[in-house]
Amino acid sequence: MKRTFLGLILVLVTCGLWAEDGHSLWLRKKETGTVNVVCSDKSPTLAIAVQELKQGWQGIDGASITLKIKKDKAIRNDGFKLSSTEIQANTRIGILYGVYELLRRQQTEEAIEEKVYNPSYQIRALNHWDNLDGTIERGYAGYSLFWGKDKNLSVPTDAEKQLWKEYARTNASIGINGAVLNNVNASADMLTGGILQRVKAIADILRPYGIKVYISIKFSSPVAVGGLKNSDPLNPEVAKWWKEKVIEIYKTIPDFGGFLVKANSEGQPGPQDYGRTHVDGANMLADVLKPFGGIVMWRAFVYASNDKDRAKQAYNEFMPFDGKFRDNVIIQVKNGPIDFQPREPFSPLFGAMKKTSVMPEVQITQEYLGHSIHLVYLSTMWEELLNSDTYQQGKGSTVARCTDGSIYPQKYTAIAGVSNIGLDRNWCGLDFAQSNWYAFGRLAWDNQLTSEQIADEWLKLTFGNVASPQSADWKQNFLVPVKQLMLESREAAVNYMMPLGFHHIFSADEHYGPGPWWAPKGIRADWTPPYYHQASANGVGFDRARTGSDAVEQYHEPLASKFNDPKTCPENLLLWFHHLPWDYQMKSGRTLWDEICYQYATGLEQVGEFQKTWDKVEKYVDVDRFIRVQGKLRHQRRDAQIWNDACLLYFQKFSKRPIPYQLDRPQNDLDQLIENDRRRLHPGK
Ligand code: GCW
Repeated sequence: MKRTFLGLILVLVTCGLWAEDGHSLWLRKKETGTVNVVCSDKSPTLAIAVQELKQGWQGIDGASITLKIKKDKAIRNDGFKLSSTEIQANTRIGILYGVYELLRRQQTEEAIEEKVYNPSYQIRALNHWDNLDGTIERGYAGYSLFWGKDKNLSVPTDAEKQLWKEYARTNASIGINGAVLNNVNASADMLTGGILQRVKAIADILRPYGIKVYISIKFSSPVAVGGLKNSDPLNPEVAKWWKEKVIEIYKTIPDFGGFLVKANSEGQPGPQDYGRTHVDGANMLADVLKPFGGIVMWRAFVYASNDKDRAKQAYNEFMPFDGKFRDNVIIQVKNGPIDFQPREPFSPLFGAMKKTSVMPEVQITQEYLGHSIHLVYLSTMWEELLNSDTYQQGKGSTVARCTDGSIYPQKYTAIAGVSNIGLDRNWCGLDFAQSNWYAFGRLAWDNQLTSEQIADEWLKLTFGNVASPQSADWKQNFLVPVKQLMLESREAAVNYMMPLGFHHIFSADEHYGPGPWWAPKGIRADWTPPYYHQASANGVGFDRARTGSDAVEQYHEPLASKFNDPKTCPENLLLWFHHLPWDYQMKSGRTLWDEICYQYATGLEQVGEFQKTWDKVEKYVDVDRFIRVQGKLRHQRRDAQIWNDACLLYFQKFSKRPIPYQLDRPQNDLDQLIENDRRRLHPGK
């Protein structure tokens, strides 16, 4: 029976008729053999482990495998020891992770040698920017999995529960063990009865998969939903209110993870509203969570309107507090000093805060990288971050080592990724965006994995032939070129959007297309692109050198001096740190202006090549996914053209130089692009 059915699948696959809607992600159904699982533990987590083995087994037919919970000093936290006949772990969830690792190795045909696998970070969390009305801030894949305005929130439907289970399983398969269920721009209603009931319902489903739930809280909740006069963290009434709230939460959800807090940032309330500090706010919450083992993830994403250089602010505001936070507070720091731009240097807070737990926050959702339209594999960007050397404790003090406990003895280590998933059938809007969810989990588990390896795994699992092992033909003609495409894709996006250290020259609000011109009167300067590019007849770029804002000083030597000198500053960050004349000589021998033009042209050309690569692999991909990706690439190519034309024609007004004659001429008219953008921002006017 099974064979006949598989035969049919084979025919469909070969004819390209087999439709894949992307819902199964990297956990697609496969042909399996039988396996005998020896396991004495009857917990829900181990029941899942056994079931996963039985439904995903690709090893020797009829083989036997033992699942063993037994302490071993070499195994840390939820790590595990794997061999082809046994999985051993300290914890139940460790066993489940071992099962997923084994199945992945079987499917990707990687060796299974006896080896211990330990996670790099204890907490590996998704941050959902989901609002209670079901919308998602910076979400490009439909509405929220968790919330919605027309739902009876306290009584989830079976369909919702089923989806949460799939969500939990998917996350567990890549080691994610935390979910912050709502937007950091939080609603105070999160802490009210009906909503907490739903948090409980979600937690109950996520629990067997080893995932803890956390919530984002609004700092002014004591006033907003508690009826208190203020939310001053040093007011005993306020602390008491939080204490009672926390007791109520833990009665409902005994393994609740803790709070994520965005305070005094972009208009959110916080301790500074009462003349208090981040320490006062974070420690008050930490104290009430402490007896239950809960933590506070306190974000360092802060910037006031009055500073000369936004890039310096988080560091200036947080460094004086190093060593003052409780040990269950973790400062959550975005990868770069500004805001998830296509390329930023790492945030100088990494490694600099030596007596405080610090965790990186990366953005999986592509707010600044083409939403769910552009194919951009973000693993290379995160790898760049994790491997950046801070030099804080000598050479080799990478961001990874400064945050994962290798260098500083943090009580908790963690990493967060702003989720890119929603109710779209394929979860992420764009099929390739699934690779970013996957990559985040894999890097959170092992921050030394390479993007190449992760792409390799993901492609095999997601696009590999379900009915037969990966053939040599498939590897050579699908895997190799598509992997190459993925590995280049982030650099391509940097090239056609913001090469050479340009940043934040997006059109307002949506952060999708170009808008280097956008600067209406009366708006705060650091919300407008000209603040960041500083283009004038004299040159372009933000002067953060010692003669400028001196942001370079926030980096440890030798970086401070390296960034300070345009000759030693990496060219891909040149305009981040320097304001330079248009005729500045680049390493290529070109002038800065010509180099800018060439970089945009390169980006454009790369996307053109991606289209060709994709068309060439048509016969290896099911029709549905092939067409979807093809359509998105077409869109991306048009967008890259717009970026190229808008930026070159706009900056040309300052540089007053020709676009090098070897390059293709722009196809769009600048005035028209500006007008289109104006209409988008002010529809009907
Ligand atoms: O990147 C910016 C986004 C905001 C977001 C903010 C943050 C949740 O544009 O939408 O708000 O960062 O990280 O808090």
